[in-house]
Amino acid sequence: MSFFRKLVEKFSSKPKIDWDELEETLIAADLGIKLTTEIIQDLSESSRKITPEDLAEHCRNRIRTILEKDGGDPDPLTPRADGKPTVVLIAGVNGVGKTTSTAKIGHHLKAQGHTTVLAAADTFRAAAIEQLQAWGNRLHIPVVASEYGADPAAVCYDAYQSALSANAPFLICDTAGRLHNRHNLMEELAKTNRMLGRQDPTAPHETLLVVDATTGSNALNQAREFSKILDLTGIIVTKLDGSGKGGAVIAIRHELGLPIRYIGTGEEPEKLELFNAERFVAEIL
Ligand SMILES: Nc1nc2c(ncn2[C@@H]2O[C@H](COP(=O)(O)OP(=O)(O)OP(=O)(O)O)[C@@H](O)[C@H]2O)c(=O)[nH]1
Ligand SMILES: [Mg+2]
Repeated sequence: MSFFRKLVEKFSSKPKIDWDELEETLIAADLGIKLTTEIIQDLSESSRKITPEDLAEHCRNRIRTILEKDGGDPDPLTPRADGKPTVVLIAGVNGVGKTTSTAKIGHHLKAQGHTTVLAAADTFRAAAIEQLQAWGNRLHIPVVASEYGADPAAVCYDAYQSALSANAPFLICDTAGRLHNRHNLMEELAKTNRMLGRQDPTAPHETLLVVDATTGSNALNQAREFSKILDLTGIIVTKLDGSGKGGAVIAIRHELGLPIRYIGTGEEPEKLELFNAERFVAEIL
């Protein structure tokens, strides 16, 4: 049942809207304090009686407005006019789906006829390199890798050179999962980012934070912390096929202004979609 339908059902059985209960419901949907407070303020200040349908409609409209702000849905990645690689840096905490998303984006681009190089810049976690290489073999996408313990910035440097000399229009850099309170690891990520910028002052062209829809409101906190060290350009939200609710990305969009670029809806390489606000509201919520 959709989030909006549930709202209607929940509040239909009551003589009037219980604002505390509404607040709890919106927070539980991971919409964040800011949006929750705004919605309640809008509705409670209304001079007429609010029906459960009004409530759901208002939430739907507010969410649509937030998701469609600044031009709406993202453009697909396209090759640059100067022939140099478009560089995408992938970041996030452990286990959210960075490596899978890296492979999926490569697959997506390949389906459009584009060559992509993947950089195995997670040199930290055991088997991370083999994991990306396995994706590369399966999808027939070249992977540039070094050894465990190697400097991720150096891996990205090599991968950039490799993409450049192969005339590959895209380079996607997978990175190690890191908790935002681990200073050294965050500094390493910042260094990788700077290294990419040294080779091409316009790189990385996209810095995407991967968040797991099943982690709820933690995702907002992750986005806040990673924003402090990277100029994030967008979010990939994964695992929307699971128990994930997707509300957190609305909070991220609303509070940090970060657009949602892609959604992941399964483990298979095809299970990546370019974000579409209308579909998200209609199908995911
Ligand atoms: N159901 C589902 N599973 C996903 C999705 N994306 C990734 N996964 C699974 O989540 C698990 C972790 O994915 P990885 O891509 O290895 O995550 P990661 O962020 O690279 O993990 P670390 O490198 O260890 O930090 C794997 O079992 C993936 O198959 C998704 O959209 N849906
Ligand atoms: Mg990984």
